[in-house]
Amino acid sequence: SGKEKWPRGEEKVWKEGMRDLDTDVSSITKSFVNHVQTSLARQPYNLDNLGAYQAAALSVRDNLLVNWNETALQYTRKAPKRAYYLSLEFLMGRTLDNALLNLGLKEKYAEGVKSLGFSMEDVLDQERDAALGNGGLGRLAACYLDSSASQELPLWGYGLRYKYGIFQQLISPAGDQLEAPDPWLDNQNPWELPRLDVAYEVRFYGHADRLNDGTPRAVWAGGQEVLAVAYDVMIPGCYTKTTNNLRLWESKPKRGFDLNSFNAGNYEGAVESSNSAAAITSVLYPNDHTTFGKELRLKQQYFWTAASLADILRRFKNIGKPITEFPEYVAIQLNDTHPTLAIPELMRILIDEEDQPWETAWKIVTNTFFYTNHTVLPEALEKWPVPLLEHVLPRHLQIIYDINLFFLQSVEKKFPGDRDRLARMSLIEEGFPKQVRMAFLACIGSRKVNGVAELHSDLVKTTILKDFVEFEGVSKFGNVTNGITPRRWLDQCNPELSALISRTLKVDKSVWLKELPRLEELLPLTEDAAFREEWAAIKQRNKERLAHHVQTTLGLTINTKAMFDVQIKRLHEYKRQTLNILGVIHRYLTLKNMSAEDKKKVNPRVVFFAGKAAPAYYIAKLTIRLIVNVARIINADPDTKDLLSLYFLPDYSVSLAEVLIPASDISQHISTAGTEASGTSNMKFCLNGGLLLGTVDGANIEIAEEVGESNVFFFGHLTPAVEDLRYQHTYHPVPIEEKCPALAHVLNQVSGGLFGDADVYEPLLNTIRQGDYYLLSDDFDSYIAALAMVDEAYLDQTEWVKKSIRTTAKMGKFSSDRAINEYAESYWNIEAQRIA
Ligand code: F58
Repeated sequence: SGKEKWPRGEEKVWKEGMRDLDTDVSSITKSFVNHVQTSLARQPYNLDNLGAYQAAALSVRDNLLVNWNETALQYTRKAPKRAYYLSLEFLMGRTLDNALLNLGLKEKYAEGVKSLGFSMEDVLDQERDAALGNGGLGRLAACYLDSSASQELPLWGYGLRYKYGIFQQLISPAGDQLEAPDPWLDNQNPWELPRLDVAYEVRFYGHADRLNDGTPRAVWAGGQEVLAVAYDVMIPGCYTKTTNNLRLWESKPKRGFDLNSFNAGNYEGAVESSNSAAAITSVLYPNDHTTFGKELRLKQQYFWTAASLADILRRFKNIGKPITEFPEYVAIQLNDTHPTLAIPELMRILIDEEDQPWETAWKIVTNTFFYTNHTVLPEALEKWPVPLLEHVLPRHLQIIYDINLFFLQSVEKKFPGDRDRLARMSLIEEGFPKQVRMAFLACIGSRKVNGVAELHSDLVKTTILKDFVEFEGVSKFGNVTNGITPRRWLDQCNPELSALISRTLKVDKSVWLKELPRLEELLPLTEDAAFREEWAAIKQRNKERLAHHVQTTLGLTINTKAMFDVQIKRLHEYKRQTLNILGVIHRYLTLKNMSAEDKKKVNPRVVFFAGKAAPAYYIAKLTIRLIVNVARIINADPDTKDLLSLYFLPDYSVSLAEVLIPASDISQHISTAGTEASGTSNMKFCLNGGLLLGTVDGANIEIAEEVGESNVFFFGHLTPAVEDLRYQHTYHPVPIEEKCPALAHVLNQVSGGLFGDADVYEPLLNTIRQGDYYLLSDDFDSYIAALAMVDEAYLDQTEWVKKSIRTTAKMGKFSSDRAINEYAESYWNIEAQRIA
């Protein structure tokens, strides 16, 4: 009768056959050699580093699988409430090193691999990054997976298995960004388990006909059906058996190809539908903070939410509870508005397939979903054209219209006759075409809404969702300040610092890495000269490690005696890399005019940039070009090159960040106030003892609250001033020459061709001369003053190192463990499960 006994046959025989965890070097080498021989079908004598990486990965994977199976089994048996993190992006980076550290097996594997003739470092270096994300939002999702497993929380991620991740960035000799595809799966991916048995059909197009039988039901039929196939990625917790799952969907044609066309000799036609099915998960959209409006993007979003919901629902049904109890077993987190179609999709399932009344369905939905907003930039708020939705998802559009109707009726009841309010709050924005406002849909369809840092969460409540706060009450709107995992962003990327901390605290890292506020115990050591020396020596070796990396990959020699000043993030006008490069030019011009005597007092500085620009973002690409060409000139200028040099490191990635971050003395987080929702790299730098130069924005504010304002370098106008300043720019513009002569001088040098291409940069410079939406001319003078304060502070190395230690010591709050526990307790209501 369907249900079979487990295990089949004799339990004893099964148990004897089960693989144990590797705990000693000899079982590790044995499993490594076995994989070389069988899984890889290779001979020991010609095994290269890539083969060694693959064998090591397969062997580690076996260990993860033991824990992963046990975790899944216990979740199934105990049926606790589970949380699901729906994110279109998971920026995982490399896995092997992280898995070894979380398992506590790194030393033993290193020893085993060495005895077989390989170096662990070379082996680790073979792995390609899993780069299924653009930036902060995708990396946050990866940190949250690490933390949920480490905190033993029953959480799964759901995303898409893009065949191509974020593009590879090449920089032409002229300084132009070129994009190349990222075929990250070409060498096989040992970290994924194809689950060809876990597959769902997903429909697009067709027609939706209401039954009009007194129920809200409709039938959606016709159109195209594609298959979603699951690939599972194991997510090991740190020093725990808990190993969670990230399920990524791949699209496939429902049938291989169309036999009728094939038989009629129409071979292209025969594979057309199979190509269009495969296209859905072929590539990650590389845009950042702009909307797409593209049919394929909409299909990605629906394909992923439909498959994920079907999977979640099937798992819930196995528990055997009535559907009305769904929210007691399931919490679904919407990472930004990208998965918002899950709201009408769950309504569709409950109404059309489960035959639930509208009110019951809506109650289930609004108790299941939670929505995190990651930006208040207007151009980044998702809207889908009504005609496109009607074409691709006709039933969902009907449901959205119904949700809107009931919603506006309740608004009208609370604010009778307030027509402006109804227009402002409608899910449908009037216009040609009409558009569905996804943030509003996510908001009203969710139990709670949150921003990602205090300032940002306040801005969400007072700007984009103000009307909704007035209508639904403020308690629905909260804040969860972002966090980062200290496993990857300290233990893995900065092993020497991690070891120093363990030695000093006299606590094993398995403890403090999961109780990060314990770093505070470092504070008294600021007064210990020997400790400071060790601290500084580690920073110095990390700088040399970075210099070595740049030497071997780019052939450039870097002055490791200089201060390392780093800005690494997506290129965007609001993040103001332009302010930084104009500041560099200002410094260069100042140095050029200095006497030899004065130059002796100047501390040398090396400025690093890295980051990708969206392929169609012209101004961001021009900024890269300017940086590269300024570097070309100043790095070759004998007058100044010992005191100032500049590098744009191509193809920024998680792995490159792991080398750059521990090497930084100062990092820049200089967005226009109120524009950067949180930022997370700011936390990573500070955790590694780098000081912060930034604006009063996002999580910079909370970092300063923790480490103390005297340990950060703040500058620039505050958020409340921004609106007024923009108004001034528009209605009472003052020429830059008058307002900020220092900036005008720098702009004129660029226009004058000091860095070549006199005309090329005009469109970029004009964004500042005209309108200056991101307020560079308002903040330039205070920025230059802040840079001078950094110089000044760096001269007193003792005090600088104290600031560095204090900074690390006070970063406990920014562990993603703290953040994930806030979600678990105050949002999802899920509990830790000990896996025995
Ligand atoms: C980022 N958003 C925020 N979006 O900009 C950053 O301040 C914050 O720290 C981070 O989220 C985590 O909360 C972000 O990275 C994207 O990359 C989207 C990708 C898809 C299209 C829209 C932007």
